[in-house]
Amino acid sequence: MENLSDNGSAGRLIIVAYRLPFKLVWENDQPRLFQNSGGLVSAVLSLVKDTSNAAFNANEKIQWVGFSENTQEELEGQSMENDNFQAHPVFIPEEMNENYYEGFCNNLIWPLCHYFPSLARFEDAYFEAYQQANQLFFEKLSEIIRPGDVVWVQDYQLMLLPGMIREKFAANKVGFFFHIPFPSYELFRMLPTGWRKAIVNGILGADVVGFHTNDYVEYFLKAARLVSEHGNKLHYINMSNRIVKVDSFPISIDFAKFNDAYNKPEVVHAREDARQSLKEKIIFSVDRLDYSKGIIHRLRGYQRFLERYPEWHEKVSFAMVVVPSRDTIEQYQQMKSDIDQTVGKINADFGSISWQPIIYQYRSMPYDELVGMYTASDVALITPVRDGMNLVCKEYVASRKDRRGVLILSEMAGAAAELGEALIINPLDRQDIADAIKLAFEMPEEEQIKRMDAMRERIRDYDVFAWTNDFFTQMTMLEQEHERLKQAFLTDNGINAIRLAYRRASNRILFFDYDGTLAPIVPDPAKAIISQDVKRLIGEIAQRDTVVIVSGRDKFFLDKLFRDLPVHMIAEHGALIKLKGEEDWTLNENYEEGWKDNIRPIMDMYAKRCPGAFVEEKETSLAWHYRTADDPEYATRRAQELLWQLKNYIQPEMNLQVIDGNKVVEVKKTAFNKGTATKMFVDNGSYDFVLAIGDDTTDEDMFEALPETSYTIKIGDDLSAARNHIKSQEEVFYFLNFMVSADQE
Ligand code: GDG
Repeated sequence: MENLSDNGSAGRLIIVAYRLPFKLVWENDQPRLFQNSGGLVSAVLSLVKDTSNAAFNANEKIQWVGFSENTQEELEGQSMENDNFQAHPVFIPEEMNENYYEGFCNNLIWPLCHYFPSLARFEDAYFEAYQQANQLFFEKLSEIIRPGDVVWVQDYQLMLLPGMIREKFAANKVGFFFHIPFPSYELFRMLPTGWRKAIVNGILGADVVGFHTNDYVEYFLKAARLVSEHGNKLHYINMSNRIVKVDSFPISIDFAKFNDAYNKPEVVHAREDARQSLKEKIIFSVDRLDYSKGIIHRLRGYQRFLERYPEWHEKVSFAMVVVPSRDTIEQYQQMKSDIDQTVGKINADFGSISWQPIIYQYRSMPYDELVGMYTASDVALITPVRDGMNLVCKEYVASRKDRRGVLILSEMAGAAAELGEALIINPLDRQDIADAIKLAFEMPEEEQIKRMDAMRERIRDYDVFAWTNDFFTQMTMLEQEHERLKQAFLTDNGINAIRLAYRRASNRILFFDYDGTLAPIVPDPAKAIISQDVKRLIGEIAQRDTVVIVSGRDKFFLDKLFRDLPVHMIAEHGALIKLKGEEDWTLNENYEEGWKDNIRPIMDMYAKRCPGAFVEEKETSLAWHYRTADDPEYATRRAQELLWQLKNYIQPEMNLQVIDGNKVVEVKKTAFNKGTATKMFVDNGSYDFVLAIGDDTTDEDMFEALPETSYTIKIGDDLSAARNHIKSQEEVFYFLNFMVSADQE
């Protein structure tokens, strides 16, 4: 479904990022747009090429709002537009920018998110400037945004912006992507309460929120739960009137561009040049000057390698390129001088007239030279102590069309989750680095090829086009989901309409979930008992209408409560059915035994580690309950982990389904659910009034399976496939009582 503006056409894509994609430079007194070479620009350029994307109108130029490196005077009367982008510069006064960008962003958020809390500075002036600067971006955006436009906000410099957009332009679709690690809650909570609340709520203004890895997603979900009290069901956060999808989208690179560069004459030349001037084994690294990149740790690891493995002396060159960055900040200047000194010391201690162990350059490299170095080197040594993703390692792998070379990669880089065939090291462990270098130098070619091939295939499959496409597909899907799950609380008119339909109908069927619908939710599931009033009412209704109790409970529990009423019963989510008046339960014919032995130990292990949680073994399902857990917060996290593990463990041929229920994680066969069971009843009768009420996620199957003309009611405000909502379980009684009283009139 396209994101449509008022006049019916798909809107434009607006990127908002700290930096614009280009700046204006003067060459021989002629102005020229100079394109920034960052990963984001190439990622967004991939969207230009991908005209099939339905989330926005690809025939319209991409609009880009960002901080201008040029002054307002410089841009006076100049065009800020090229074939792909139309730029909208935001001018930030110098002092504000200092507190905003260097201060809040780079002196606080960056170190905190990269696990350097000791470097984080908490200044009130920083946060003030951060709010003001986000406001300036918002004002610029407000000038250009139109109905139907899709806005994609980038990174930690603009965390408040999605919330601002949501408030003023509620109908526009907004995406947000966070490029650095989202930290564990222990670090995030170091932010003053008001700041962290503003940040979480700001981000939650978006429809889709993206991170590089599942860990970052988990950390953010936890922060959202604890800071803004918005709980999540898997990757969805329910904001009552809309849902936010929070998911991982590991950023990638233009694989073909790096792969194809291998035979480019300039690259071949740079490669040959490097091989001629350096020793027989080449190690290469390139990164921005930053403490998160582990440059000092890398040097220490290399130093250890030279100490422990002297047989490699005179045979190895380590080409280390550090790209100048943020060097107006004191910590960066200090780090630069540490690096200079360490390099000097290693070269002095180990080098000779004929051998310089480290060739160190503090400058940026042209692209062809960069790929020349990627393809000339035997080893890429990438040792961040924390990195959101790290694109350099992906570029290295993509450049290796020759399938040779070894990647040594820090386990602290987001990319390590995808590149398991690299030699994975702990950057803080210098011996680990030293051993990995030795292993890499000795690695047989077949093994290099095997590892490279696997990594190359993965990056080829999930390149930057797939990344952007994936993000926008989620945006489009979420829009469809919103349409489907739109919630409407029953009004008096709505209730009267149902009552009237009930009275007019002659053959009625009513489906009731048990827990949370007929009985309140209580901490101990065994004590969730239906009140006398509700039971009497159900009994009365069952005298006139077909009543079906639809539950995930086992047959013994339901029998005990309802055997004296003329109702049908569905137990264990549709696996077992007992018809009114019959003595025996019938097992669903698709049920197959023998699957529990593998799942039970996993659940037992989680129960053991989570005091108060327990496993219930039913005839056809296994349930891990955590309503009774001692520490609800901890249990919720364990439940998420269990869900995660089960979903990974269960293969399609096992025909098993994992249910994220109300304080319960349940596994059962896929062949049946509340939907298949209720539908069977409806199909076997000729009912002219169908009503279903439920509160749980498992009731969604029922809401979806019943005919469109049914009255489906969800209890609570979670978005649902039900057509209507009522607020609470207590209201069920009053609603039903009022509805059936129509018969007496
Ligand atoms: C942030 C996150 C995340 C670097 N030096 C030269 C050069 N580069 C290019 C590389 C690569 C890019 O810059 C660096 O990207 P990284 O991902 O490695 O690191 P950050 O700049 O810290 O980026 C990071 C990223 O955002 C994307 O979400 O992966 O974790 O920190 O493309 O090639 N390019 C050229 N010459 C250089 O000297 N041509």
